[in-house]
Amino acid sequence: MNPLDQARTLVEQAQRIAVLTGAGVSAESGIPTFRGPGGLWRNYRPEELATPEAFERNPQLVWEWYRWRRRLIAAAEPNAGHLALAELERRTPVFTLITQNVDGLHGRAGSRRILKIHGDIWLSRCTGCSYQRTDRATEDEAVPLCPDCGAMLRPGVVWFGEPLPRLVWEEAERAVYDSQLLIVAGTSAQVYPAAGLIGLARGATIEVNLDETSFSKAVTVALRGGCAELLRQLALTGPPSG
Ligand code: BV8
Ligand code: ZN
Repeated sequence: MNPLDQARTLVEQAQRIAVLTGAGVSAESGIPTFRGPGGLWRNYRPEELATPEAFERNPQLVWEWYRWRRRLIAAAEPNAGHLALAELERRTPVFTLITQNVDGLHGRAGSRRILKIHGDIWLSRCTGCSYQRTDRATEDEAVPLCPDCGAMLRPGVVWFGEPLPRLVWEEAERAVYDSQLLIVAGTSAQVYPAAGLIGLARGATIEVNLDETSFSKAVTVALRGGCAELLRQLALTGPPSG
């Protein structure tokens, strides 16, 4: 049986599915990935900008990067991969989508049970108190200040060196641990602890990626190709093709 039919059989049989997505799922919506070509911005690497130290040193520059990304995301549409995952959720009794992406495209595609383990780019939250708001501002302007306490607002994402939101993380671990099938799509599996979720899976695992990753040899089925088409194929119902 070819890998795609093998993967589709695993999806058909699973009652409890967990999915882990990374930037590769949004690539076909025109959002640059972190480590692929085009992921750079003004010759900075994300690891240099997505840190508390960078924000401390130059909040204006960090905000310019996030507003540039917000503009890109606002102009982007969910792709067939996002839509396929929303469709699969509707058909699976127990389904959890765990995403490292902060772009919100899974929600716009209709996914419901989403664990945003690296936060949400559309959230702005205060560095001095618990104030936070959904912020549609995409134009470059001064660093936004908190209306309650006057401190600087920051993007509501998890930066390198920062802990992941505890409750969301614990739910993600449990969803993977309880799953019969884990689908890992569009992630280079280099960022921890997110990548550590893959090793928690006790059932079958399917990887969807253009390239090899360090987990490709360990998964049950490695599907090599674009997330949009492969996830669409995985979500199709009915007998395996051919
Ligand atoms: C933590 C939100 C501890 C922000 C992100 C040294 C110093 C400091 C920290 C560390 C260190 N060494 C290790 C660490 C830990 C660090 C880490 O793992 N670093 C890596 C780089 C080695 N992790 C952390 O810092 C985490 N926190 O450890 O805290 C702690 C604990 C308690 C108390 C205090 C502290 C926090 C990590 C979260 C960072 N935030 N994002 C923002 O978005 O601006 S991470 C960022 O990378 C994104 O979330 C992104 O999703 C994530 C992972 O990248 P990918 O999604 O995998 O994207 P990538 O480009 O890498 O890969 C794309 C893949 O898709 C590729 O495989 C490609 O082949 C494929 N692809 C592309 N196109 C397609 C495709 N596949 C299919 N179809 C396509 N069309
Ligand atoms: Zn405040």
